[in-house]
Amino acid sequence: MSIQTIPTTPFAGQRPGTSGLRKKVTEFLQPGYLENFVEAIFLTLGEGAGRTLVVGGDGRYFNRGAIQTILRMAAAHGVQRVLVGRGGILSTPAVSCVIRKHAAFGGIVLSASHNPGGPDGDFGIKYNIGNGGPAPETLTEAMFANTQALTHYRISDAGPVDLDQLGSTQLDGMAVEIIDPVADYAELMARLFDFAAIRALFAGGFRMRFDAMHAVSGPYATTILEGMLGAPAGTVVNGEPLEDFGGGHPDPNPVNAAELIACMDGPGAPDFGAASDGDGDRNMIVGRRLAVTPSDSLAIIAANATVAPGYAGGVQGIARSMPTSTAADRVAEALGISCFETPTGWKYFGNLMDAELVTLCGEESYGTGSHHIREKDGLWAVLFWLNLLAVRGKPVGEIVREHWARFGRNYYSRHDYEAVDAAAADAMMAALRAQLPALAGQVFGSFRVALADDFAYTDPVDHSVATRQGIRIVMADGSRIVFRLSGTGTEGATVRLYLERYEADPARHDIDTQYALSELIAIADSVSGLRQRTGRDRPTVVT
Ligand code: G16
Repeated sequence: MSIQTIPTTPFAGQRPGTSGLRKKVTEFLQPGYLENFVEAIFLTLGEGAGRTLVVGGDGRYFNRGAIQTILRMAAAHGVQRVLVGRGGILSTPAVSCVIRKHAAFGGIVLSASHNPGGPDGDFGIKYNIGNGGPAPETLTEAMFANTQALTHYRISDAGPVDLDQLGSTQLDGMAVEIIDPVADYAELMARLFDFAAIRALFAGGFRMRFDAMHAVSGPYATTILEGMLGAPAGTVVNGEPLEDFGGGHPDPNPVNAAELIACMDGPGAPDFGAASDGDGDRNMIVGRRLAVTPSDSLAIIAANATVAPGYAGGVQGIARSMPTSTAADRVAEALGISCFETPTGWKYFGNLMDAELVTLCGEESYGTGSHHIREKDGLWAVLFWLNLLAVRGKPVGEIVREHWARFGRNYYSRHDYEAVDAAAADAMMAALRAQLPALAGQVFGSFRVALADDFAYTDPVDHSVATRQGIRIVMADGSRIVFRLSGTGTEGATVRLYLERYEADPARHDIDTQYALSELIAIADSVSGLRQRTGRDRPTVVT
């Protein structure tokens, strides 16, 4: 076997976005496209001799082929050992867990997360560092710079490796270990949560439905919920990972997981419902006739953290992304702990967790997690809720209402305008930026603007600065309108409009969310010209 040096030329546009490089499969299948990006990763990292790398993905179309290429390139770059999930499968949280447990120097995650899969869908690749979290921007920018200067890549002509056989094998002098994708992760979950209490809950007749959306969390949920916790067979639905996610959109929100919502709204609904996304890092929590917003879920987890053995010592601090509602801030205040506001992207939480400033993190985009790993973790959130339900012995709806009664309710919604003309979206953001200085102090209907800015963040640990992270219009009563362009879309631009309104009075906690936010929605449109500029009369998705 030998190492080949293959001449190549740079591809434009290989800059990682919010979470790695995500493109259409057709773009990834161009000769040299994946190889170039992987070469840039290895060039950025330096030689890997003597080190362990973790590789796995969400099982989408091209997962296996991409892994074979990465293994051959790892061998050519002196990596000593690679841990690969059997069948090429590792959820994003499992990659983070395995990197940390086996003290690997990093990992490569193959996923476009919640984006659709299949030959016409999306593919993605992301590098995670030794703490188990997504590479920070300094590293991804260095990788991007390397993609733009490539003249060749190096690859072994050995292989392929049998990805389905557990155990150790060699590839051109590099050890490849095919590991059980679930074992390390399940062992960690059993340490964090009161499995005995959850087992007793299921044994007492409690019923749940976990919709894995034909994505990666199926095997994890089946092993843990139905295997270790004794939930009845059939608790996990759509549990088999498919290359195209069964044609669905594995994004756990009430729109894409409509089947679960219908089940939880209907007669004979189970006690608890949950769903997760393509790579298993997102979650949606559902009670009977009630989908819990991700922002509320973070706040409720924070307020009740000590029910779980892994958090019995309390919470050091909380972090949320800027567009996430301020519900968690109220809990932090009550607990006397800090609440950090970061830009969108789980990568911004890593430093805060490493510095032990925060225990819990969450995002409006159905992401919740803790310092147990450095990625958001879908099944972790579901297990936390199960632990909470087992300890409190109350239904989801009652827990949520009691939380609102104590802390107030943050009505919250996100309106997505997907695949709009990128130039029109950029022009809208530029026009908003230009208006910012004049907005503060203006009165719109019953709201007065207290602050209007383009969010910037200085990392309190390494002092790195991120600018232009979203337009915030904050009203005097704390209500907010936020505009951002998505960093994970693969078609045109996606405009995200986030809306939040606080209501302290429990007598007013049962208003329809869109109705409660209607005045803010109208203000957002008049300030930005969103509908007119995008040529759309309504959002593509409302969550
Ligand atoms: C990624 C990031 C999240 C972010 C989300 C949405 O999630 O890890 O931090 O909130 O994208 O980002 P955007 O609003 O830029 O589309 P995932 O689950 O897609 O990896």
